Amino acid sequence: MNKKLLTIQDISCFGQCSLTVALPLISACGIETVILPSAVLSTHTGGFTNYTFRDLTGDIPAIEKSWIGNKLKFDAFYTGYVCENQIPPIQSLMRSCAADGALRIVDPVMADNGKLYAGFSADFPKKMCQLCAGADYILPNLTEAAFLLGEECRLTGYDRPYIESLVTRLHGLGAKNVVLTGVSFSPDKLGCAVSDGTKIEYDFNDRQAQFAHGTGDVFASVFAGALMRGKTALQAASIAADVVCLAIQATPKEHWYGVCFEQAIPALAEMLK
Ligand code: PXL
Repeated sequence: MNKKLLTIQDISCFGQCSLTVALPLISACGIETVILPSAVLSTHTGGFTNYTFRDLTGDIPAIEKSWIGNKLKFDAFYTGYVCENQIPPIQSLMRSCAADGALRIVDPVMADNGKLYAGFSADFPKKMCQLCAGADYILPNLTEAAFLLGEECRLTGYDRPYIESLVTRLHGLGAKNVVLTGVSFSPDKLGCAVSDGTKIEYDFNDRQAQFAHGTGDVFASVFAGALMRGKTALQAASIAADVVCLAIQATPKEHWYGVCFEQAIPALAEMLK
């Protein structure tokens, strides 16, 4: 039977992030992708004004009931941007709709560049810790890692022991594997630390000159898809980072709100052959 992955994150109608990125990319990995929108926004919250926001928390229990009634089970769960009160209903879904050995991949989407995204309360990171506690994989960036651990965020001037201490303490939340993104030990390289709790490995690419929105969602989506295709965590992270770099390179300056990930889909398919 085809493997099915359920991804839970918002639909930002315009903006190239979350579900509008995850669905095409995970599908391009050859994995059947089931979606549960956590919210519907007119645009994402990173740089647009006057966006609409419909929180769909209230719909989750009925969706869960429908899926249980139809005996639907998923081989993997991948969560991204979720709303303040969605952790308990998502945990319930992850229990009631899990196939045997189902993987739980949690991207604790809530912050970047030292700041929580607009709309999240200061309590949200604590709630997100509960989702991370039951995860097989968590994929925080450096800012999210600091928020999860309740400490000051360090984005520059750190060393390997700092990164390795973050990773160890992230495992302490209960996550089996940690993929920490946005790691850099030299100005021209950017990458991630991948840890299974016994060893930490790194993957680095040349740093791209342009800052780009939505790259975390591209990374996590490809990581999830590649993992489902049987890649190791380090291979999946490396493929995901390569796709992010290609997508940034394909993005013109005026396209500031997201990356042109579509251009990287043929290369992604090739990498997974
Ligand atoms: O890409 C992360 C993300 C997802 N969803 C929404 C966002 C953001 C980042 O700003 O606003 C709604």
